[in-house]
Amino acid sequence: MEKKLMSGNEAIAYGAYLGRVRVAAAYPGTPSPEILENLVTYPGVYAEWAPNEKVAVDVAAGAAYAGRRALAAMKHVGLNVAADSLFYTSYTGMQAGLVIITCDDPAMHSSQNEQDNRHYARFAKVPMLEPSYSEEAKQFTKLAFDISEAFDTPVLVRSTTRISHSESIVQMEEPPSPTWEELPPYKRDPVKYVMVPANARRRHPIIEERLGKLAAYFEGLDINRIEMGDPALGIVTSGVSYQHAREVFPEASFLKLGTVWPLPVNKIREFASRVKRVVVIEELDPFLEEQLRLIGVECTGKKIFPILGEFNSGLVRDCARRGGLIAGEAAQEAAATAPSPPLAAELPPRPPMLCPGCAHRGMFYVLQHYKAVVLGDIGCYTLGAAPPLLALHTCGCMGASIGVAHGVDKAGCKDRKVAVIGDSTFFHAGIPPLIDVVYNKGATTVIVLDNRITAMTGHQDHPGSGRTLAKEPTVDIKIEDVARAVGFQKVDVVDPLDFKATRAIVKEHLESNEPSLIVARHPCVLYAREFKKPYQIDPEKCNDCGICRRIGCAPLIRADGKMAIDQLLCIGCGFCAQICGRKAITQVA
Ligand SMILES: Cc1ncc(C[n+]2csc(CCOP(=O)(O)OP(=O)(O)O)c2C)c(N)n1
Repeated sequence: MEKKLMSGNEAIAYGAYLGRVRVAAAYPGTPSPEILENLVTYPGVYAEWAPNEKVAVDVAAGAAYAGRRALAAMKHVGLNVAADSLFYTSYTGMQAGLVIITCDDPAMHSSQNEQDNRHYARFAKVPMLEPSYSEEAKQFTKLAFDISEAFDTPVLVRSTTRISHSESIVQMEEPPSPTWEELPPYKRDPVKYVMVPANARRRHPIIEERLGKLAAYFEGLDINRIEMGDPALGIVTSGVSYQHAREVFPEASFLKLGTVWPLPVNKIREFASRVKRVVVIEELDPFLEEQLRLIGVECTGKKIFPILGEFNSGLVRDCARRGGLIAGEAAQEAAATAPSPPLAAELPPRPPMLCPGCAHRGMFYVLQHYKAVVLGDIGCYTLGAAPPLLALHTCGCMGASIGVAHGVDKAGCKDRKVAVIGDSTFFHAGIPPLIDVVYNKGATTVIVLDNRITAMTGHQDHPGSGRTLAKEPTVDIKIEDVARAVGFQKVDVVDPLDFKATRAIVKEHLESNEPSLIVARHPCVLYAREFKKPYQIDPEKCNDCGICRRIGCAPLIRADGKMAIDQLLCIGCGFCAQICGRKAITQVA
């Protein structure tokens, strides 16, 4: 069979396919979306975007209860949303394999926090596998289904940004049959599946016993392997840290853990007894280090390697040198090969900004003019918080804007409260707080920035986009209909690139005292590829007032001491022309 270059996410999808997954559900979140985008292309696999991660795990759990192998995938914070479901599935177990992929994001390349989801495995008492490169991502995902069925447990597979997005070689295998096996009759077993206290109490000891059995099984599993080298230094590691550590310490002995929970305690002790000094190299929290200490293995870890951010081989080498792990000749050699300076030092800073022509900008420009408290949310539109727009005052996690606005309202703040939320975020977690506002007689104005797609994570469909993950047409749930259905009386739809109309509607809503909702609808320019002729500035008419600069659109530049429009960047949305009082901006003929 041939070999192929695959990213970790492609390999996870391929491994799930080889593992005969039948049903998969996910909510996109960097660095995870490509898993489902790939999985949906395989024959014999049903895959869907769920409105959020909890729903994704519930859908996968249902399929696994019914007897089909199932998978749910998400980014690290997605597991916070799905945690309730992770915990009940840990108790119930299932009929067919259930695998949950968590893609963590050390260094927060695209996340609101840095969180180490290995803790979830321990917390929810389920096993976790952690691949170090694409071939393992394939193998471990496939294996996870077998483990899930053998031990009646959901299995977590943890990736990180570097594993998910780097490509390495994967061995292709015989494809499984695309034909779905006949489903066994649905097993009605309330004592196992109805988690009322009496039944859950019976399940808890079974879960504790299961962990013991898993630990014993992991002792003999070859994905936890000892690679003996120089016994002077023994490195315990897993995931991407294994690759960095291998590069920096080619001679050392390694215990490479493929299962990070439960830990193969005997194997760890055996390894420790065969080396002089144990060092743990792991990104983020001292998860392995603390466990090693608990079982009485003396080791060093976070004293040398940072708890913050992402590792690379240069950083591991630097820390190792400072921590005295590279000594004598090796230190001189390492010193001679000075670490490459961090890339960031060589590049000019490029703060993220809204794309040229992004319709979100229109609403933020209008909002700037009001003394409202603007509670933000997560998506491309979070960039409205950046200068020069400076239009958002908070941003916590997906769906938080509306509830936070309602809290500010109930606290008695006199300013008008405005929650700004994206369309995908609205369907993800915006509906329950919307209900809270009307139910509890709040007076928040909710503005849904509806660009018809989940733009931030790479244009995934959602319940309001009219298409499924497989790109089939489906019901297009209208946000304004949802708002009216839950009791909002004042609901309007506006195109945020129509400056005058947007200004009028926002003014009207902010002056009212009732809960209200505006859908600011304009398709994402990058997705709709809505590129028109660019605009230009007439230097004779321009008086350099600077108003156009306040929208923070990249094509608006200064050239030869005057305002100008970069013709290559401008996509012709025309918003700047609408706000120019001197009519100095016109479209190129
Ligand atoms: C719990 C959780 N899941 C996923 C993400 C990743 N994520 C951040 S914003 C976002 C949705 C953005 O789409 P939308 O609300 O439509 O706004 P847009 O980017 O299109 O402006 C997603 C999926 C996250 N931050 N948190």
